Amino acid sequence: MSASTSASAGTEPTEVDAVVVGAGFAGMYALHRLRADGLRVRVIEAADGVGGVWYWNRYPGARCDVESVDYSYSFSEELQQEWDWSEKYATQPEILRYANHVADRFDLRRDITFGTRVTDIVLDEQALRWEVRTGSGDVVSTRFVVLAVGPLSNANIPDIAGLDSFEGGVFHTAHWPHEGVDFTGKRVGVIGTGSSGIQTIPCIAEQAAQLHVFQRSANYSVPAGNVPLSDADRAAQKANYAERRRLSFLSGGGSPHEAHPKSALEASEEELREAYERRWQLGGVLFSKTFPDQVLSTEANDTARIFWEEKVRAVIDDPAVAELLIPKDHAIGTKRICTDANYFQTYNRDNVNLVNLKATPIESIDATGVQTTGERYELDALVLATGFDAMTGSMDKLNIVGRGGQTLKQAWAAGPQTYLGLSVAGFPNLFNMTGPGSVSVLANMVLHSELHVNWVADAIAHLDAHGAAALEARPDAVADWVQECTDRAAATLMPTANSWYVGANIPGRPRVFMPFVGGFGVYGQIIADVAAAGYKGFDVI
Ligand code: N01
Repeated sequence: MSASTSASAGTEPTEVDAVVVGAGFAGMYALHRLRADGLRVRVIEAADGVGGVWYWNRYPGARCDVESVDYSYSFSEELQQEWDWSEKYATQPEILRYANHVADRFDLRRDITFGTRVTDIVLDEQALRWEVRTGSGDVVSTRFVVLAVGPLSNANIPDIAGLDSFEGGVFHTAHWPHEGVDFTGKRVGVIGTGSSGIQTIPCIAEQAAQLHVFQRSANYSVPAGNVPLSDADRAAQKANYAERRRLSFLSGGGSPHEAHPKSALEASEEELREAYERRWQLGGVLFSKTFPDQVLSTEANDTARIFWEEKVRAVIDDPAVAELLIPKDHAIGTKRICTDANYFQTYNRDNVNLVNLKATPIESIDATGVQTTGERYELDALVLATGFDAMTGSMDKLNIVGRGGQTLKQAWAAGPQTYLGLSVAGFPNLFNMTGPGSVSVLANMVLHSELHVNWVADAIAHLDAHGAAALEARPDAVADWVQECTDRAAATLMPTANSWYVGANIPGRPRVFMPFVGGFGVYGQIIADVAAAGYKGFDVI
């Protein structure tokens, strides 16, 4: 039995059964589940509150692109029934309210240390325990470590000469001031046109006197199709929750979806148009899954691209601007498709100017503006919507030292090496949530977190039932899994884009497609089968 006495409120144990790093959706549920299983758990969180990315990403327009009914915990029927989502796609403030509600409702805060960053996680090979150190000087000894640091939590600050010298405000979308920013009457520059930029640009354009959007790569975006939920909508959702969750756990991306029952290449022109139109009207990211083979071949992908281009050109007044906003360098859906509310229409406004960095790259930034090779832009504020050092960036910042003194960073020098995304050879009892080697960012992260946490909790129960100390991935199982992930990705168009899925946005990162593309339901079955087979591929020590 792993359990020992529970820490009393307000005191911080130095000996626990599990340390969880991060109090986002995965970390909060890990605390709830492991504590319910009788473990002493300590969560360590850098922020001053729960919510993970939803604590930090407070930029105007921030909203989830997974439906709120799905992007919420399924572990408690009472929670599902009592919480009322106000919109189809929840805003960041509403998601953060939900996270806080969960923390209160399940009394999570007493076991979370806020405002504290984990710095080192070091294995004691003899004792098979981990020593976790923090920036505040705390040292915690633990048997298990659950890394719930989030695949999109380490902001990417672009390396642009003179950025530090800018005297107006500089705001990264992932570190937005809690008090908000008033752009009224200001000349604003936004660098970056990914999901964050595309969500915030229309909002900033409404406030700013002048907005210059600095675009390096054009991106595919589809209307989000957000609508308020009525009492009747909520009642229908709640009445059907059990079935909805069942379908979600079997689905490709963690929310119910049925693709058109035919290949895009077998469908007639009329059928293609009808199917795309239906999906377009519904809105949201599932447009990129309208047909089952949409990211499997260029020919199939082109059917979606052509439809998309027609739709987008139709709403942009200036054909030259439209041309710049149409991606030419990747297939639709091979980078995370963005969702928006009037993004392309924003370029019809008189106060919005698109700067094409492909033609005229930024040379430098100084106290008062941005200098490109073509022109100078005087600015009062600069927004960096430049994304994240995704998937591995947050773990790289931790000094994680496993067997033989090897760091995780060293073990992953050629790209992440995991077994099932959950475990790394040489790092016993250290589990990674929703990171590389799992479906990760290709799925609804809340249900994915539950899937992972439940698997880890069951594995711990298995160890205890067998009087074993630790679970450790075998090197051959890791090699096979990495190969399987690579092969599955290579059978699609996904690795062909210069996306953050392959680390292409961060100079020096090895080019490896990091998420498992086989689908959430398939992945769930694989990890369940491994457990049922007595943790095949693991050493049970
Ligand atoms: O980041 P991104 P994001 N000079 O990496 C540009 C999730 N998310 O924060 O493509 C000039 O997608 C970069 O250009 P390029 C979602 O999974 C979800 O927007 O590298 N430009 C790109 O345009 C998403 O995919 C939601 O050429 C530079 C942009 O910055 C993920 O988070 C909302 C540059 C970065 O785009 C990341 O999205 C928000 C430079 N030096 C985020 N460096 C929803 O749920 C970078 N760029 C809706």
